[in-house]
Amino acid sequence: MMQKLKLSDAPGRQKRVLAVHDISCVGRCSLTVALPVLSAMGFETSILPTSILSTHTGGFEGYTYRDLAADMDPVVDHWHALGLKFDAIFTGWMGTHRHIENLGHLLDAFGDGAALIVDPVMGDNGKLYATLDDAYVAAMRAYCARADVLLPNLTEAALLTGTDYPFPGYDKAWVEGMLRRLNDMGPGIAVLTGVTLKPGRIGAAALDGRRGQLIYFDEPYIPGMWHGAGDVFASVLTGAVLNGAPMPKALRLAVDFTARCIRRTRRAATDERLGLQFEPELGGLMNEAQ
Ligand code: PXL
Repeated sequence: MMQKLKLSDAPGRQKRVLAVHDISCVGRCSLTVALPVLSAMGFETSILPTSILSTHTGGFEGYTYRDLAADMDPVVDHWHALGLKFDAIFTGWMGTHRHIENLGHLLDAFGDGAALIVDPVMGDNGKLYATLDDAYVAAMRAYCARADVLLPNLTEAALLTGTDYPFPGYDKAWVEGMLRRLNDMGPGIAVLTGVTLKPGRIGAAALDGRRGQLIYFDEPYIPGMWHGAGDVFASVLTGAVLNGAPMPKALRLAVDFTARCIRRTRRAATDERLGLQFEPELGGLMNEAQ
């Protein structure tokens, strides 16, 4: 007989979050971002790796890929038998539609009482990532209906809603309309990342479907390919939501932190494929997140 975990329900207990992403061993994205960021923000952070790659797929050639989809259900079953519970589940890049389908089993076991934060990682600059296909988009669309907070960039929002990518431009009304369509898919809160409403600025817009109020924060735009920036943003936002921060505060924290990391990375002029230099900024985040 397996001994169940003793879980505290004391007020002020440490919250537990599950991060479900790939492990890209080099390149600071997905789990190598989510785990340190959420730990720094004070949460007990468990991980469910969906695959292991030598690097992420953005700009690297010849990367290795080990699919862990077949391990996902048995891992979930073991945790379920232990009586584990999560306060939040944060999911990101998945290798194939099979991984997304496995998330259904995870939610059946742990979805009750857990806030589901979904970054529907699928593409950028109007294009689906090269390794993904239509079955992936369809599975992601169905899965996103279960999210409490959905965090697409403009490309992912267009793919999810079957809308054209807004090239060359869009305005506030388009952003608001898109956020409403995302809310209508199911998530209470939709957040659109990489939004420019004024020349030379970039940020994120959010709509809480229950309050109907558009929130927008931006920072000066810094040109470049900022690999992993979406994961940094989504991880901080997940932490802020777990801390019970109201959406304006959560969004401002995530936009500010991501911008700070991008500025630091630009100053350091490292190979952009290595991702953002977020580590030296974690101390500040620890203080701000409380
Ligand atoms: O940062 C998103 C991401 C995560 N994991 C892998 C990726 C990407 C983006 O390209 O390739 C493997």
